[in-house]
Amino acid sequence: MNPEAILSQVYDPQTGHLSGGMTVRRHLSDLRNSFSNPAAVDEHLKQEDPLLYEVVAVEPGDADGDLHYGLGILYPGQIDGEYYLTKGHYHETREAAEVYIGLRGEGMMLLEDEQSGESRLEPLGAGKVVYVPGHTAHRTMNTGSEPLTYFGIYPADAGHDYGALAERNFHKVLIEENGNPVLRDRRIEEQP
Ligand code: S6P
Ligand code: ZN
Repeated sequence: MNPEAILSQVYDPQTGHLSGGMTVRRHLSDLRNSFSNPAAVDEHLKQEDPLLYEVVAVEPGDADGDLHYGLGILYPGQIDGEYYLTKGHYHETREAAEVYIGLRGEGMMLLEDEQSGESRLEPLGAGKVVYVPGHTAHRTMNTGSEPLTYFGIYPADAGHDYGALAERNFHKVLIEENGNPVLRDRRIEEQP
């Protein structure tokens, strides 16, 4: 544990503001290949490049046994019926698990087991907590009309591996059909 570490922070579940920490912001242009319809993303980008989510990460130490945590704010919206989403990742240390605690809004987590490839959808929002086991890719989607804010708490040595999913993406896609979220198989479009 870093002796300089600030052990107590202030957060606001409504705005997703967290004092201290490092902020990462992802815009639509950063998520182009995360959506199932990149052409629809390109069309949207002609008008604007909205902020999709922000994460403030607090890393008090990097020793064995230390924890890191982050407060995420995922804004509401859709691209061609697909809800705004995070990139999603495995942990570099594959066995590292994570706990997500929903603070505000309505959303879902898509979990994908690395070995079996099986998908699970778990609600995440105010009053919901989701345990993400190790060896599991995880992505968050905002299915509501207000910002989705949540804490993620994970081992300090977890790390983030975006590479595998950047190449093949998740097997499933969460889209809105008749006002409801529906999980569908991803259609692999043939490249011209
Ligand atoms: C970190 C944790 C979250 C995500 C956040 C953004 O282990 O799972 O704080 O970083 O939800 O997602 P992503 O996939 O862009 O890191
Ligand atoms: Zn994670």
